[in-house]
Amino acid sequence: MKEKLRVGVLLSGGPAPGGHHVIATLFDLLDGVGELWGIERGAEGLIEGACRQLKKSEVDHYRHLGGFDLLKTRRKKILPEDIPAIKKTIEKFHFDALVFIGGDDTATNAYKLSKETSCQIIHVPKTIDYDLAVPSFGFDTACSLMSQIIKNLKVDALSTGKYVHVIKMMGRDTSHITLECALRAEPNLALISEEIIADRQTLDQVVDQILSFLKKRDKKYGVILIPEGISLAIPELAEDTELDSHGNVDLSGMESHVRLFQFVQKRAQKEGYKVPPFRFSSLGYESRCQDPTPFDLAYTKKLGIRAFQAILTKKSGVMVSEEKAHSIEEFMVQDPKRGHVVAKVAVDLNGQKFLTFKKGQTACAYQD
Ligand code: FBP
Repeated sequence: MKEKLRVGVLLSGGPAPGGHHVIATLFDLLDGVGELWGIERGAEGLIEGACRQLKKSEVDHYRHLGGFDLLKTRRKKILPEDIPAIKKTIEKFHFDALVFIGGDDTATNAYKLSKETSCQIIHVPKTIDYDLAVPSFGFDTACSLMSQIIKNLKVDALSTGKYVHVIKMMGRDTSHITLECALRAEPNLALISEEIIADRQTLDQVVDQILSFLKKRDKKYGVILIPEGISLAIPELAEDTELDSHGNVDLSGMESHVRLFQFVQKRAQKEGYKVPPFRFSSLGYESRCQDPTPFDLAYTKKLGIRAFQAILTKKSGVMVSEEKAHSIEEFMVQDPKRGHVVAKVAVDLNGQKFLTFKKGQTACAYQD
């Protein structure tokens, strides 16, 4: 082994609270035994060789802050033609290990690169979506802020008595965020895309469900959560958007919640029922850059320590959890559209969380 380790770190995908704290933890642990280099703009910087040795002053400034602005982040799939440039960067900067902080697409990048280089490739699970097999950091903070905003909107609705707030919730294909916020903030209604898919519900059936809820609730105000993944469950709600380099649909750019309620309104009109005025909003971007909660600070410290241990024990192609380093190989699946990728984990409809949510649903729907 060289006298001093040289580790590169990058942030990738959407920001998640605690990313800076993973970097600060690695920086602290490497003090005296190595150097930490920041790679700018995720895989883009790795390809371009945009790397700088991190200074204590900047790390200290950012360590407890949300956002990914210390290094910036991008969504970039590593293609076979990018490998020579990445190898050049690894050689030029003499990296012994690279730490990829990101979600499922970043883990796929990390896995593929680990097959091409002897430089150790370690992945730290990040995403507010919470859709990895290993718990990701950032979810707790994002859900705390979103739940607070939902609670505020409930109070707004109750105070003024004139709007039903319809909120589209981030989370991509999965509804973990919607479910968690439904448990924490108790909106009057929350849809879960996984349930819609499992029950093979059609647009008409979902419209029926919402309309019956509004009629039975019989109030001009309330709060409803719609997961952004609903447009994957109900194709009529989707819009044509560009795919990102990993093949992801731009669910956050779609007004699926607005479209859904246009259908509700139309049906109500046909039935001669007057729906309450709706107010539409979305939650996600503001929450994924919130300063981390104590939970996420503690968790990112543990993940940083695990990443450091993985480097010392010469692991590569691994995703760290609180307990250990897992081979990314065990999470790889063949996706019909996106190829050989790290699997996304959906809400478990037989799990305790979902069952608790279902039990409490009626009480939340009709009481304030
Ligand atoms: P990651 O999977 O990269 O963590 O992204 C999370 C997320 O916030 C999703 O919930 C959302 O659909 C997406 O990013 C929006 O990303 P963009 O920044 O490309 O609009």
